Amino acid sequence: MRRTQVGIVGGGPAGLLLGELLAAAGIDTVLLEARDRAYAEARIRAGVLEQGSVDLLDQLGLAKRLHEEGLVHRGIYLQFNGERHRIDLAELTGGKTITVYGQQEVVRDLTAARLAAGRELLFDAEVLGLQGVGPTEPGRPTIRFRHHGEEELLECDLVAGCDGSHGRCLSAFPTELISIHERQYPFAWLGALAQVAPSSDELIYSFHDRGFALHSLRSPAISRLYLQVDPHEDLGEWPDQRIWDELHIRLGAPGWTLHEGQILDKSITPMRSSVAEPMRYGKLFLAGDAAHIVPPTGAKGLNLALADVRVLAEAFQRFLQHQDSTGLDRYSQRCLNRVWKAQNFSITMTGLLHLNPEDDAFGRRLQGARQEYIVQSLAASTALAENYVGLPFVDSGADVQSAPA
Ligand code: RFL
Ligand code: PHB
Repeated sequence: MRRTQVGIVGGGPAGLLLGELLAAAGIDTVLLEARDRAYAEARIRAGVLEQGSVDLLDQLGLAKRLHEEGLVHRGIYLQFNGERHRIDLAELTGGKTITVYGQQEVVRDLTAARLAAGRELLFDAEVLGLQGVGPTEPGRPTIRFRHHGEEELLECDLVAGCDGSHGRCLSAFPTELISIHERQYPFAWLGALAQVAPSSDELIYSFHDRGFALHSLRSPAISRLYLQVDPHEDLGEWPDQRIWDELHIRLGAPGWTLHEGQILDKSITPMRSSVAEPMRYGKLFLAGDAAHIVPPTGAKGLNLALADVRVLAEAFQRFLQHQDSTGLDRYSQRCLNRVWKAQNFSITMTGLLHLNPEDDAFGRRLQGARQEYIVQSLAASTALAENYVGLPFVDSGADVQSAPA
């Protein structure tokens, strides 16, 4: 039987960052990741980091490559039927920016830091179940996992469920003690990664009457592109040239050219919202996608995952080093305050920019009015900018403080 202070389930951004935050506080962790390292580091997901996420990685000394290779953006474009408007994020938020840096790069940096420091990170370690996490269960919880085909046990004081939207930890909650709030959307995103220099200096979020499109990027040589498609769409119906043709139509604007290149990867992701409340059951704490999913239009999922573990690391430290359980007791509510605001922003952005096949003419006119208002009103564009760069870490008027020394 292995033993540690905190058992971390899942080696995505949430689990890896939690491990680094706890290590900085002198707390021992074992991280269990179901997939192999190559797979975990190659998954193409998010691309936009809020200022607060960058600052957090900076504080840990983990942002060296991010600063060398990440692209700092001071604005984004919103486009409505061919008319492009710039939202000056920095000007509207007192100088805040976003950084474009692929999630897989964050995962690579955090994985490398953990392994270099000799902290335990087991790949091919799929968690099968949790025992003894309930609030009235005596003793220390154990995590049962399969490592390279052999079943093993990990005993710990606390468990962090950072195992994403298809993880096991959520199922350890008794169903009567958890509420899952969910929304489905009548569309999905087809994402394409292309070997071509970005055609725009900043992200373009475009509404078109054929559907939404997004021009994003990963590096000076790689573009990341998305198209709204039907949730039941077959990727086989989307040969590369069809993707480019549709992007030309939906992103097209006077005097602007979209450059084509080789498509390196393409996939379709259905869009949904989900929030699990509360995020704690006894000694088990959910973080990131394991607890909540937001539609990707607001670029919030990765940032929320990092924000959760910031709060969780502080709570764990107070408990393990100062026998103070107030942080554990407040964890769920503190995170959910932020989660629901991010959910609201992501849903607002999704509604603003997608063609809703279920909308009637009335709904479509309202959407047009919202689109006009957002670029005409300083108050509306400021609200968008403030949410996009990331809300400050505030709850009940108090900033998250570090645990007492
Ligand atoms: P992850 O990244 O899913 O990591 C969970 C890890 O847990 C492992 N796992 C297990 N390990 C052990 N035992 C088990 N039983 C396990 N079950 C699962 C998995 O293998 C995995 O390694 O969750 P985490 O850490 O919470 O991170 C969340 C983010 O990945 C997610 O929110 C973002 O990718 C969402 N997202 C975006 N977020 C942003 O902030 N900005 C963006 O620009 C952005 N764009 C996106 C996105 C997500 C997208 N997709 C594919 C859903 C764009 C897209 C298209
Ligand atoms: C991305 O670059 O993958 C990306 C950017 C902005 C979003 C979603 C995804 O809103």
